[in-house]
Amino acid sequence: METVDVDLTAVRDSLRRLSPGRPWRREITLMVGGGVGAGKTTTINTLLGRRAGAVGHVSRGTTSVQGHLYTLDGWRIRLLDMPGLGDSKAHDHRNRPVYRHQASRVDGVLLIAAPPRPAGMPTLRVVKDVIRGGFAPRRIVVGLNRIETVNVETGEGMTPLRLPTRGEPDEQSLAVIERLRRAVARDLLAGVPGSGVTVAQLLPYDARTGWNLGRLVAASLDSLVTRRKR
Ligand SMILES: Nc1nc2c(ncn2[C@@H]2O[C@H](COP(=O)(O)OP(=O)(O)OP(=O)(O)O)[C@@H](O)[C@H]2O)c(=O)[nH]1
Ligand SMILES: [Mg+2]
Repeated sequence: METVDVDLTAVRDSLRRLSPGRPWRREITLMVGGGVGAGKTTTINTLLGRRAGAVGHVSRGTTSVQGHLYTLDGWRIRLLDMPGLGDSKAHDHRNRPVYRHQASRVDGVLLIAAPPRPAGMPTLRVVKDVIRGGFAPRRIVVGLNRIETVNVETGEGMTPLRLPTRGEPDEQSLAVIERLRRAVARDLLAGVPGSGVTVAQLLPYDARTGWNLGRLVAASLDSLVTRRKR
């Protein structure tokens, strides 16, 4: 697996905000959930810089909860790679209670969503189960992954959005990404009325190139501030 340099500046800033002195003694647990194939495992692998979990290219990748320990500056963050929802009734019947159970005990929830329907049924199910598990929906952080698969209408027809392999996308792409972000926020709120999900909870990123991945992890850590525990 190709390793990429993930910019960890924002992650370090968030960790310092959680505790300016020494790292927490206990592990921080983050659920990484979402629809099947959204890129949960790829996200974790890129962050860890190794193939920690099996990626599903044409079929299911993760079939049961896998915990992976991510360490940084003495901090220990347990990433729970969840099986994706939405590939079959039988699998969802088994996995939805797992989401509810994990939601009742994790520190943070990182929900990975991807086009063409980032706020489709699998994503909505995760939001609903996480709420049922007792996790406050306003604390969910949504990572919008695989945005390169979004088609952009240009004068010449439809072309997929291009992300550079390094650095920031150009202004035009950023404008498209921002529209996408707002549309997904609207759909999420409409799909789970009363959840209070806002656009500020959504962050576009790319699991393969690592673009914005540091900021996504940082946002997940910032969501913990409201319920500080050592
Ligand atoms: N282009 C692109 N492809 C991605 C990205 N993230 C994931 N993929 C691809 O999407 C497919 C599914 O990725 P996984 O990481 O297995 O997704 P998952 O959410 O863990 O899937 P399940 O465990 O089966 O629910 C793989 O073919 C990945 O290579 C991304 O950021 N960009
Ligand atoms: Mg997986």
